[in-house]
Amino acid sequence: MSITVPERVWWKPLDKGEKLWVAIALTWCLVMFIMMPLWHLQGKQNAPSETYRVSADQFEKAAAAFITQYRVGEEQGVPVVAPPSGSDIYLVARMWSWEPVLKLEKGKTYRLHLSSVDLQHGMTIYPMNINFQVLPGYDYVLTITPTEKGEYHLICNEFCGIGHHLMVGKILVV
Ligand SMILES: [Cu+2]
Repeated sequence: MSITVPERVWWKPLDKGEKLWVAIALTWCLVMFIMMPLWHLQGKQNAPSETYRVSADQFEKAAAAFITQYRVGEEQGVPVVAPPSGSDIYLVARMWSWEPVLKLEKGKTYRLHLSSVDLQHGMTIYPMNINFQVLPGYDYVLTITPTEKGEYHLICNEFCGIGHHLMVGKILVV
């Protein structure tokens, strides 16, 4: 068996079926292209635009002050904090824990400051469909309003080392 040389002019005009598929693909590309800016303006699940630069030290200090001020207990060595509604609350991600346990009130709005003090983590609020990247050096301010009572687990979904699977935190909504 030998390799045959391709025809000199190998391209052919598009036939009807091919033209149709190109048209469908192009239309879909344009729809997606338009949806991106549209969703940014209309969508309700956008990442927050309120972000600050912060050092690990600064963030840890602010979180420690917050924890001392509103501490109400402890759960497996992690402080439980019940902040007043409408206040600024802090959540520290580090290898391999979330601190503190936040005790929040249903229907009240909080400004959640989220940052990591070592490397990149990911915050999933289980069983909600929420997933957020947590980066060192940045203070992300998420405006949150819990709508249902219950116990929510925070799970790290960004591989962060040997203890990654143990990185589980908690939010209590009362
Ligand atoms: Cu992690």
